[in-house]
Amino acid sequence: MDVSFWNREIETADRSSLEALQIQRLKEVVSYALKTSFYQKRLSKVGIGSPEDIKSLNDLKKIPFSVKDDLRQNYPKGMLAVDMEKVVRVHSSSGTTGIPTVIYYTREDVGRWTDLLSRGIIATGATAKDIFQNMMSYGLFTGGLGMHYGAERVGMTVIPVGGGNTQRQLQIMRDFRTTVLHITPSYLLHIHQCMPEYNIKPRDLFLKKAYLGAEPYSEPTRLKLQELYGIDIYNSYGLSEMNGPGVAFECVYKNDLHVWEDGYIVEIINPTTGEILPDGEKGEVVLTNLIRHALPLIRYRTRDLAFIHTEPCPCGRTHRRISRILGRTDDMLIINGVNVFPSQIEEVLMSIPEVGTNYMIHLATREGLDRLTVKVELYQKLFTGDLSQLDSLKGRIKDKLRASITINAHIELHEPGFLPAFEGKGKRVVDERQKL
Ligand code: DLL
Repeated sequence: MDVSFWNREIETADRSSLEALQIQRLKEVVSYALKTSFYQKRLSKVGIGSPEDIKSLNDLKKIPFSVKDDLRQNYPKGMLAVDMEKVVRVHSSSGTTGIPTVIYYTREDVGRWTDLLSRGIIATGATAKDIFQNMMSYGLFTGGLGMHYGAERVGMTVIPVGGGNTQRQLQIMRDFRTTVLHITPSYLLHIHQCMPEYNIKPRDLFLKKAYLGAEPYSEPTRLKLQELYGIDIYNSYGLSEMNGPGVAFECVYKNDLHVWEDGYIVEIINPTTGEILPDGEKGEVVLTNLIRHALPLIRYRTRDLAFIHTEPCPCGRTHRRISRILGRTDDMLIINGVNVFPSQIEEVLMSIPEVGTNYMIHLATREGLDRLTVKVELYQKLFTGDLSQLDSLKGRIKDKLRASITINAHIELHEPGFLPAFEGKGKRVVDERQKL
């Protein structure tokens, strides 16, 4: 396998050099954090009044976790650590509470972030010769602009089309001979379904790779998309609080994601007790941003669930890998007392060949009990009028789901195009249960 590096020295650095760099950068971040009253209070409580109080990485463990609510409560500028004059970029994400979280970047912050994105791109084997179609939305969302800068720095030809308008997307892919896509899994699934309408087939295109992220997806979804399009798909993870995409990226081996550890310190904790878990154990991902000074964020609880791999990667990078995101602490559904992650349902569905590219999970209350309905679109060719075939497929989906989540789901089979389509992050769970 051909392995290329953006910055070989850092990407293959031994643990002690990597940790030395982490400590140096952590001190820098702490010096900026201490400029905010939020962190002054928080750090002084644990005896950190100056960056020199950080002697080793163990000192990080003294610092309490931060959460999304800290950002909201300090909206809009309470956690800003530099003069507004120094800020060159603002991103923001809206949440269910209505108060957005705002992230600020200095010019140097954007530069360091961009570098990690370029690193991820090169790790997948892409080069300056590639034509990069950026189908993540531009604007306050970090997916568009963030990756745009990384791809430009690599020297790729960047087409900044953003999300939506499938016909135009396909036309651009064909006419500009796009080779690399940046897109959400939901949108890539949807586009395949639209191709017959525009009379375009994957083999009419020149695609080689796609970077998929911004929402969870399972390995069967990756395999399905790789087969449908005949391309290699790489997982890309990030969140706006940690700059955006570029926290972790898959390399050519596609065996989970290298966290760029000179940019982020990763810990996995038990989400209930806060205890730090050893490598290999699944828990909540906690990240410390080592490269952003405008808005320092130390030990941020992401709510994403994953584990750290213990085996080194054959690519030679020393930066540890995390598993794909296995769920979120806040997306777990409790269905008649059983804990279910939407990702478990997705994994089952996408491993059944007849299941098409779209599905929805619906919850309702019936006679005091939770009722789970899984709505699934099939490929058009299956609607040939043979009802017994559809009935047996329904039974097979039901059985496989029961084996995985121990719940009897109602299965609805639909023709392609019946369910809502997603051009960005998908919203596949509709919970209409009566609250007690
Ligand atoms: O989604 C940043 C991003 C853009 C990442 C483009 C990758 C590609 P937010 O809108 O703040 O930022 O959402 C962050 O999305 O905490 C995860 O729950 C989820 N997420 C992001 N990437 C992945 C992934 C961007 N590869 C939240 N797999 C995160 C699973 C992901 N979930």
